Amino acid sequence: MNLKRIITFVIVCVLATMTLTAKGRKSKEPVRITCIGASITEGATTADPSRDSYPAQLQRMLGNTYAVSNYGVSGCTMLKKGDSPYWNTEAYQNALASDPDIVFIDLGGNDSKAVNRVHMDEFVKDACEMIASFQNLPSKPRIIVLTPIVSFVEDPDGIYDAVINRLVAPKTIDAADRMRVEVLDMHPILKRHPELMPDCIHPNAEGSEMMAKKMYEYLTAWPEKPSDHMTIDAMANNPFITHLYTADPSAHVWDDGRLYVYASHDIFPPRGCDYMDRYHVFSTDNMIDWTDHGEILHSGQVPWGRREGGYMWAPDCAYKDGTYYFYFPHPSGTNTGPTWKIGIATSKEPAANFTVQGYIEGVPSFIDPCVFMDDDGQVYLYNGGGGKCYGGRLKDNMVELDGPMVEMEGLYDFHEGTWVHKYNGNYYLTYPDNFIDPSRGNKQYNRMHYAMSKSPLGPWEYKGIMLEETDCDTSHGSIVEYKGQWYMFYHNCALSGRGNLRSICVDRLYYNEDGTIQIVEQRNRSFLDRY
Ligand code: FUB
Repeated sequence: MNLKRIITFVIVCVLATMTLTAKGRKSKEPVRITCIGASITEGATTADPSRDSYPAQLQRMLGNTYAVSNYGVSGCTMLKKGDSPYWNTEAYQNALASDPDIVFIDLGGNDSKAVNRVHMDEFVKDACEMIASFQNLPSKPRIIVLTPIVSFVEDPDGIYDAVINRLVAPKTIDAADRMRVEVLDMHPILKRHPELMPDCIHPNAEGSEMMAKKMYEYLTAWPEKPSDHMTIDAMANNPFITHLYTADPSAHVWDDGRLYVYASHDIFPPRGCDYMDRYHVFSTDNMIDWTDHGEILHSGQVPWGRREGGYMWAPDCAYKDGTYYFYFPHPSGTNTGPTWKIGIATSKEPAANFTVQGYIEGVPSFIDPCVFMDDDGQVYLYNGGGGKCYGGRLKDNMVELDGPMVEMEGLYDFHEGTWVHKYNGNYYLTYPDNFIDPSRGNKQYNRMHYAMSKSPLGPWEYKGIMLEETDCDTSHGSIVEYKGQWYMFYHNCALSGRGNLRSICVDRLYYNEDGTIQIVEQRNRSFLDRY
């Protein structure tokens, strides 16, 4: 072998055995996760922190390709002027020296105490500095900031949840936003589990496991930072479409791997739902960056539609054998009540070039089509309004009913906006109610309810509310699984404060073990403060 060949051989062997990561770490070395925080991170009140703290449980969940280290110190604050700044601890120095690949920052609960909250104006600055101190390490770690979990303490001078909710959590998110790092919103996860927080502040082993599970699920769903933008649980902020007013989101994942949202459009300046016209489609592949594919249809393109136009209300879309079927409610007459039709437009593309084909004959004159395709390929159509919800089978051609639609049985206080999905062998029918809120001037603020069934056409067993009221009179939503996570799409009026200028939102949806749905935590409910 000549010298050149020997050198080449040695290089190949070295590369084969020592595949280096971008950061120069050997690929076989575990990913180093550094957890900084206070007593909850430390696992202070658990029976055995080395086993029960959330970092310890995260380590077990992730396995030996990760090395999770716990740098939690009881009582510490993010605030430099706090009564016990994390900045002054040896643990902080050790965390900086830990050569981390990923850093979880979990500080802020102690900052909510009366003695510390007087310095709250400095929280964002201090949090940004804390983030920067890790960002500037030679290992250039990925940084994920955690909002503090709920506190059930009743003493308003203590670790007080109203302060966490209204000040610490938003400021934590603000700091992460400025520093373009990720945020995991931990605040909601134990809200309904005071029994897992025996002293009202610290989770027990089971509560810590819930925290670790959320972190584990996030890391496995997003092994790399999903975007250069700041992310909250890897989702754009709510509302996620802000350049125009949108409502009635119908979400679907198509074969190209993207998630598409078909939405109706509230016109500006507002003239009411009667004048709604045109539909837009939005899509994403990471829940953060959304593409507006533009307008796909307006009432002028509906040959059988009412001559005055408008009334392009909540749509849905389905895909079969290379064709996208867009279903939209629209009246054919000036007198809308008896002339609502479920129109169909088709395209070979998910978000462009739709052509109106006609409408489905024999559908009761109601609004809000929902098209659900079961695992066996059978397709179902639903619509409703005026307290009645109907469902029936569609033929294979997707444009004709296969028998009459029948009224769905077992729903409570149905209003409109049907959505049907399937999870673990159960069928779910979700819908807005007719709620009038006595605490908000006896005005309409619809909430969303759900019912379950073993069959797509019921009978349904009513289960309860799964999306509380927003700041809108109407509500309307869809549920979809994307990349292993379940999401609830809905609309609110956060951008406008007006019921006829709505904006589409998305939040995580969680099931309980028995298949029931947990109430969706609405991010950005701060707008409700104005009431
Ligand atoms: O957007 C117009 C109508 O308002 C929808 O069809 C209903 O579901 C409600 O959201």
